[in-house]
Amino acid sequence: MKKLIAIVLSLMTVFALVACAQPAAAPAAAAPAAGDASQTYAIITKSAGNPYNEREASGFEEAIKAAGYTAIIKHPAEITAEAQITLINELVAQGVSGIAVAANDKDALETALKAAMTAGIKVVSLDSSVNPASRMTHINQAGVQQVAQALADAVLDLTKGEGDWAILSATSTASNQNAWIEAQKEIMKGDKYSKLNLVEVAYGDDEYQKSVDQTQALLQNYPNLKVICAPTTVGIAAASKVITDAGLQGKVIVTGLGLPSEMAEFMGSGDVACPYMFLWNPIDVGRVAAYALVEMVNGSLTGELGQSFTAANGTTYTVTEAGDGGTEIIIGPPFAFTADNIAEWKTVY
Ligand code: RAM
Repeated sequence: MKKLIAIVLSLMTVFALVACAQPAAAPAAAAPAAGDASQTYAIITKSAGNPYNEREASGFEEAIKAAGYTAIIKHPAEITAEAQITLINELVAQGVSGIAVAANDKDALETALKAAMTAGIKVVSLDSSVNPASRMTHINQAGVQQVAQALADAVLDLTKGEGDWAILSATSTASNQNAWIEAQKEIMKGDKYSKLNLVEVAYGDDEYQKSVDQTQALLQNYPNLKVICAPTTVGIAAASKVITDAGLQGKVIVTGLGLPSEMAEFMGSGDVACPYMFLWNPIDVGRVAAYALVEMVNGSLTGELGQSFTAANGTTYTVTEAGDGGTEIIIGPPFAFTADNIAEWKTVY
């Protein structure tokens, strides 16, 4: 018995010594073997309390976990660049392997993200891009031109070709909304849109109540308003609620980019607040960001133009040229949700 206890004790000592010999944390630049749980990948969304951002983060987390790694999800309390910089600095100090960020400002994250890349951390933006110097590539849900064209044609159709319309956006510094709005304005310089009058671009900051207030102000200030186009899931839901509560369905029409689960109650046949709108799968946006970061850490992806890789879902993604001079990976075209398919999609995302 004594002998057995002695053996057990000496084995415990050996295990303890081996455990102590392990480094406390792997250096950030090191690339451990695939499936090594010490690889940690973080996603920073635009802000807390937005179901779109939660879907995006859930796709990221799912793909990172499926690959055997650790996922960190950060939803900043405020929809600001400052809140995101604090989180980036913390993640750099922690020595994570990769960071995906949906930017609240194109340029303001540059110093923090450059410091991350210098420390060997792989960096991509998703959903809302940072400038090319601040990222290795951008994961774009859909082509900017495609989104802008869909929105321009929806405004043309829903106004029946003439009259006042307004945009209800997210924050004034959001690079995704700003890119869509700029491209939409450019498209709408064309002849067929010449009888349309954009009265205002309002900003609800992706906050529900502020978006409600902004919608009410638009209704008050522009009595002939025909269409509100909201390229934000928070804005389109808030505007649709205001129109429905005011009984203005069929008189002021809402369209834009919406989450089916939030918009189903405002869609359908007859006079509804929103006859149709567009989006993509936000869960996929998070997944593809995760795939790209994992490939950057463990494979040869650097985000350079022309590269491609096949992800764990079997899809091959290609790095293409982005409109801002950097590169991006485009996931697919925007999808239209109508009275005919909204019931089918409202439970998906
Ligand atoms: C909001 C966010 C997000 C955008 C969608 C369409 O949830 O602003 O960045 O992609 O709308």
